Amino acid sequence: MSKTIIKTIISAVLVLACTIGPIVAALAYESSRTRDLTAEILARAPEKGNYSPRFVTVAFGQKVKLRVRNIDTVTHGFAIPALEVDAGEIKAGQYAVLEFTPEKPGKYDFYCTTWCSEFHLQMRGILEVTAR
Ligand SMILES: [Cu+2]
Repeated sequence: MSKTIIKTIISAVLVLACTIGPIVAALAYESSRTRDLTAEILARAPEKGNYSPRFVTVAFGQKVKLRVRNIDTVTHGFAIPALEVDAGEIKAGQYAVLEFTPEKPGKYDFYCTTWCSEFHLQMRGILEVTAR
């Protein structure tokens, strides 16, 4: 093989490593961060999509680990008062991780605790803890 071909192959391998490598690394990092999550809830003002999902089911007797990710341009909150869970303020682009173990089955309201839009009061959902 000529030196030119070898240099071309090495260049191509380096270009691939530099472009695909970071993407693979980012995906691997993201999957390692979400592996033990029970659910991720995206937060947007109601007129932009509301919480998503708005209905989350978890099994009674198991630890719950929720990540609430604010993908909006304004601050939101997240609380499940009946379970004494409150993330406080979650600023735009930030997320909160909440860990708790519900002590009895039932349906628990969660809602935004920060005034975020004129439809703020509609920013809510339900966490259902199912009996085994
Ligand atoms: Cu909100």
